[in-house]
Amino acid sequence: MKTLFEPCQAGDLQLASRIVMAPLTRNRAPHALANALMTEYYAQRANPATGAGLIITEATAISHQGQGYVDVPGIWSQAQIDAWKPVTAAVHAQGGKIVMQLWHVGRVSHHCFQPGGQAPVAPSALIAKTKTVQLIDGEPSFMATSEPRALSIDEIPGIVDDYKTAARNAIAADFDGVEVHAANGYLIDQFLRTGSNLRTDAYGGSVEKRTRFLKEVMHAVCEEIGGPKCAIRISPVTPVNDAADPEPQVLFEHVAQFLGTLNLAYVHTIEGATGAARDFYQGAQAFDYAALKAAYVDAGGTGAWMLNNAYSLELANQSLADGADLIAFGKPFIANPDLGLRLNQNGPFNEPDRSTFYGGLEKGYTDYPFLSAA
Ligand code: 8OZ
Repeated sequence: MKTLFEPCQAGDLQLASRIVMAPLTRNRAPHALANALMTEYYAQRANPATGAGLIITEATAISHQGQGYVDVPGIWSQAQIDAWKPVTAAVHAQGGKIVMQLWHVGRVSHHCFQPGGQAPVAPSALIAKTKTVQLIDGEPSFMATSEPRALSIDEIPGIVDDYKTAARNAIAADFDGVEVHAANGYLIDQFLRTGSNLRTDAYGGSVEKRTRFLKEVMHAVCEEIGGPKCAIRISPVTPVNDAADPEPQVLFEHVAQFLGTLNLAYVHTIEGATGAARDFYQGAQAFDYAALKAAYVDAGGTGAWMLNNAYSLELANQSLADGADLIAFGKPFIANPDLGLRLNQNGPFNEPDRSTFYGGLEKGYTDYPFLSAA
């Protein structure tokens, strides 16, 4: 029987456990640069004996245009590469592994975060009914997104190229790989779903066409750094950030079939509504996650199968028994730097403080107690 506390090979990633720290936006990277406080936070969670077998970074912008929130990090400049190096060095010094999550927010942005204060870009000029985070008088505050402009077809290759450069930069900063963020209603997900993609060109309409952008991005990053160092995160039914599609099963089985051809390290799926109900679904019937995995495996996919959303130890064991390889924990890792140890002995667990999730300094970030000191 599989357990969380045993090694797992995911492409080129040799992981000491099946426990993964999910990507978590924390808004503590002023000027889009990683820093010493972030280094301490990741290092606290990096030892696989007590923390995570794999850390996925907070979502990291591939370009200035890909930014939508205050104080989130980037990976498009040499200064950003250099700023991430102490983070990867600290994680590796603990014997841990870390991949970078590559992010373009698309329409989930405000013009104040965009180059020249311009409109955010999207597949179509449709406002996302969602909020972004800005600092107002130094305090994090939720703010409506701006009306986006539709990307012209000849701008798309440049964005694909930004993903490719970002993947190369992540490897230059000593990351063990990258996870492309195709979930939660951001740019790639906006192309996938009919609720945000009304295009009539090669990037909109049929499932084949709506998945074209995702395919181009994945081909580009795999070509740049090798499939076994690449991964992807998807959220087939999540409604977050106004993501909507009436036929997610057909859409995401097509995506999974494509991913099965890439020789990826892993595929990371958020079940249900991100950060909320696991049994939430869009479309006519409950989403069939087993069919999603079967589509991937039948297409030749051999990468690890990672699942996420509101996992307890019991649920994780159940999913491993049902065929999952890796389980990603989000909020539990915010409050428990030694979550691996705590899972291993079935608690106790610190509770996360929501008021410190987005923005701030040490409080609610690096000051959660370890078990030995609890
Ligand atoms: C919470 C706040 C801001 C961004 C995601 C990157 O949902 C995020 C995010 C989450 O994937």
